Amino acid sequence: MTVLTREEAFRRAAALREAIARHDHLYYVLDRPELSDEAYDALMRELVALEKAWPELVTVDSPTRRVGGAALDAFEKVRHGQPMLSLENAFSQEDVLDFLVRVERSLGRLPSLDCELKIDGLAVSLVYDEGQLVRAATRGDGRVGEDVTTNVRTIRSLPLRLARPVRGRLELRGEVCMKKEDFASLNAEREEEGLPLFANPRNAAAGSLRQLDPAVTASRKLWIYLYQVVDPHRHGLASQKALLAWLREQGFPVQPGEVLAGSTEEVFSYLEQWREARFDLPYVTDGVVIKVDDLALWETLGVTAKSPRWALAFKYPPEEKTTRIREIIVSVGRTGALTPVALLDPVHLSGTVVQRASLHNQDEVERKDVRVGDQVRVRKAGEIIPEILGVDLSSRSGEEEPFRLPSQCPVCGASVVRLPGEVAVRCPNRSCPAQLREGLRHFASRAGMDIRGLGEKLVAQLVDKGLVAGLADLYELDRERLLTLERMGEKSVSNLLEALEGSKGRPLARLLAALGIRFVGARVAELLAQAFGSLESLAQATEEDLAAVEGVGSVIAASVSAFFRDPENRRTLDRLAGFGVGTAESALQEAPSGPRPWEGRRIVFTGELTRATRAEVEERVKALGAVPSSGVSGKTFLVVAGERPGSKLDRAREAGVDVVDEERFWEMVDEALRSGKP
Ligand code: 1X8
Repeated sequence: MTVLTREEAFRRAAALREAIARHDHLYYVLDRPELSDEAYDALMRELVALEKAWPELVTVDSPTRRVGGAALDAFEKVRHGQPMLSLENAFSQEDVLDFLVRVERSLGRLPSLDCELKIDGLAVSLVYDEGQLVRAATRGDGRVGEDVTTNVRTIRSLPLRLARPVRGRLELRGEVCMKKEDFASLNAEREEEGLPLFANPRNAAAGSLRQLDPAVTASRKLWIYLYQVVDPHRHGLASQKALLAWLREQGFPVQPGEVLAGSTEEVFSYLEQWREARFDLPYVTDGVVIKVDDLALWETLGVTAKSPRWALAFKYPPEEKTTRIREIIVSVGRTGALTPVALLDPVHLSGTVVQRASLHNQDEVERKDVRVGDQVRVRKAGEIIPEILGVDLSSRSGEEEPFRLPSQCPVCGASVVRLPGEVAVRCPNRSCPAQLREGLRHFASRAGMDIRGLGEKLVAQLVDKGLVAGLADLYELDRERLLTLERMGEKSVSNLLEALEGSKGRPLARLLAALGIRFVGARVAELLAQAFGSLESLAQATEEDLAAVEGVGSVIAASVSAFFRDPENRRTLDRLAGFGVGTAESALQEAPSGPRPWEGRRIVFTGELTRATRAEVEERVKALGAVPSSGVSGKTFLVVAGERPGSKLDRAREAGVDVVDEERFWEMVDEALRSGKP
């Protein structure tokens, strides 16, 4: 290792900070990454190492300080310099027309109007001083909010420093939100862990921002979009349109899609244009904000006690439909929990066709008094998770059948148990094929061991045919046996064996997360890997050692300790180690980035994918250089249609864009990886 002088270290650290900020901007704001995850991690690790060797060169805006400092006891109160007003709401075209007529009357003409999508998140105020982020606060009651600076700093898309520093103080406003996919994964994880679910992404974002421990906030993947500059004249900004452009130049995330409307018709056409299309966006939008574009007119129009007279929030009606429950089935999850799932008459809802909704547990079935044959009201929580709101009792015929979870596991027949304090009923049989299947899928998932080709159908075959009865059996699969399976030709078998071989070198944190230890997700796995360094020292750690790790509480410590004390788990780990799994030198040896054969190509996904989550697929195509996009246009390279695709499919056909199914998509990914060419 070369030894740097202090001055060299200083210069190198500054260059690294700048490079990381640039790549954060490319990745999070422009959605156009230029580096592989591994190359990015290498930059970050080099900076961490330098700052460790020379603590005096740490700066407040260093990307290593995004999560810094200990948990708080409470949030400080912050008084806003200018009150954070709420907008007047409109629920119909008439309401919008009233607003436009009022503006026209006050000004003598209808001015240009800026139409932007309204994000369903929570408003925050950000203060930059001499170009550095110094304070972030929630709206609170509009006059006094809470200081959430340490938490807001963990939002990776938010620059900690302006691209072109502004002298003195700059106050900005925007909306913090959570993407629909991240909300769905968070709730799925919480359901597995028996924690209460968040009702929608807004609640999840608010709950995450109001965490006293910034490490928890950092694990939640929040996003922010800015839309307002306080005192815009000071920065030479004369219109909302110019203001948004300025924010973008300063490196801030600003939602795309704003349009200047010159007439009532153009405003209405914007509302229509987004009515359905908004469901294809990655975050929830509940309406459109209409603002007078000319900022000088804001002064003329003024504000009422509650809201400005120069803006209006149009809200789309909530999406709710009535449909019928055909059947209630029972699904068995990775932890053995039995979940009742309602199968519905298909119904179009928030952009897709819905035909199943989780009923979560027996208590929920009884609380809602849901019966087979019932007419029920459904919606999608956060535009993504179908949920049953309630039963239409007036349409009951008396033929409806009440539902009870079985007392035996529907998959393996074991008598189920309900642990004290838990709502979930569980199958206690750890060899239950359902648990095994889900455990294997979790193990092979992108966030886990990333074993390409080991999808749902193959896992089911391996378990059903008795070829795999535990995680370690995966590494004993041979060509001959794999060739006997359906849809497994020479090529797929070779690919799978190669992927299994490749997975042996995954870093410890990935292996830990993949094992499916209760309460050990990606974040806790990372903490444990850092603290213990190897599987052996982790296996030897006492519950006390574990609980001493910052961010690991007593519940997690007990769960991890129990996992490693269990003889069957130890056997599995020994066997895995025997195959060379999880024994790689360190977490630092991920493969270098490969060629990027899909550089700059736009790929759009629609419908449900079965072999990986949306986030995993997006990461995969980004690694090939492609840009996952939400809208279909002539520039789109490819549309991938999963199950029950949405309106994007029609638009792809109109635009003459190639459409492939999931199967073909993965073949293309493999071909691209192998040939280095599309
Ligand atoms: C609230 C919001 C605004 C915008 C988007 N989403 C919101 N939730 C926007 O202007 N694009 S403006 C706003 C407010 O002023 N209260």
